[in-house]
Amino acid sequence: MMESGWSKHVYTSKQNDTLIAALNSFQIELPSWGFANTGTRFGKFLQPAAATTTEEKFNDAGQVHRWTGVCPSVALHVLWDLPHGAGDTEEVQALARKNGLRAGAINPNVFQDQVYKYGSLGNPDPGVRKEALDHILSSIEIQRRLGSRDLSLWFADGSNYPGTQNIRHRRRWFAEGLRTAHEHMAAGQRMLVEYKPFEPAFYHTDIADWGMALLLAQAAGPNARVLVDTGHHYQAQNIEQIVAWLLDLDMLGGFHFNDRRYADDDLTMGSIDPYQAFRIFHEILHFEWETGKRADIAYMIDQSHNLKGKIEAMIQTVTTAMELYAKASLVDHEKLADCQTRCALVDAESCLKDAFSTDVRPAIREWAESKGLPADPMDAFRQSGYLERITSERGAKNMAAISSYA
Ligand code: RM4
Ligand code: MN
Ligand code: MN
Repeated sequence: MMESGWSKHVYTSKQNDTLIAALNSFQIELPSWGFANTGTRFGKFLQPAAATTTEEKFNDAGQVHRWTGVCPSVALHVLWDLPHGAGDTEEVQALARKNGLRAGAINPNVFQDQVYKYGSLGNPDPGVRKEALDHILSSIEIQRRLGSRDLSLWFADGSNYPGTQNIRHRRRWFAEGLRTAHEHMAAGQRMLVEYKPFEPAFYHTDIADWGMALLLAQAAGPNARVLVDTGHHYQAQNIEQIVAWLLDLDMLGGFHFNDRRYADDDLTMGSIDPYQAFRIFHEILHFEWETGKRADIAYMIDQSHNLKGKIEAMIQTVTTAMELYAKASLVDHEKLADCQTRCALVDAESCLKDAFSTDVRPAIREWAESKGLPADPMDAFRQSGYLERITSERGAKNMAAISSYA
């Protein structure tokens, strides 16, 4: 038998305050597409409870927010969630409100239509470049009507074989297109430029890394920032160094969190390498401690739950994100700064390791209860009967329908 109290975690009062402050300040945005049936290029396994309409996506996101309390906004993909463009904004606004949510980042889609076979803003055909720009401009109008702050731009543009495209011209077309889009943005709106090294293009991608995204964001205008999708790096890349540089340059706009084992796998955040996400949060929180100001960053999830139940996968992700953020908040910054200055390597590294090893789950449970939230969001969701209800309501329709990307 264990001694009673053996498993009880005891925090110092400073740790307690730090954890509460961190949890009070943490929010993470849900992607509408994370509730839909998605798959790989080899096919999709359909789930009876998946969301196929914008309304269902909002209802499901509302569940995640209801039980976790930290996900008040939903990122939207224009073609998938607002098929009639700006004409859908009133309905979207109402769906968000009904679920206690708001519209988050607006994601234009200039990669899916046939016309984009050879690219969008980087297409050698000026007519296609204009079509892509027009879609982005109408997305900016959607963003304005929904009162959403961020326009989140990811481009599939690139080429598959050496010599087949003029890389320099495409770079210039991108700079021009983004600058024009930026001119149309209202005050207070931001443009986030996402990068990705490969896929779907397998020879060159026009915005392949953070340096390219940074230069294009700087060329676009003062309200453009870089978006870091954690899955969009080569295997050995030091992501937290990129984060630190972008913070120092005031050019870090947001994250798409997910985890990966091989490439852009879109696995659950923290499922493969939780220390990676911890190190990212640590760089941010250390920056905030040092500068005394809050980093203005949008934390978003960008995952594809091909096999896991979608709402459960999302609750699991949010719980993991909170844990890793809370752990990172426990780093003793004064001590770390001193160790860094003295080059006390072992002690400096231990500042991170000690924080990472701390079990913050009891503190999170207590925090949740103090907010009137369930101590165990997954259990609360399972007890609610919501999943059984949507499974029977949506089942038949869903097994016949396919939505979103492959
Ligand atoms: C891309 C990228 C974008 C996301 C699409 C669906 O790989 O991560 O952010 O919108 O996938
Ligand atoms: Mn992404
Ligand atoms: Mn991706």
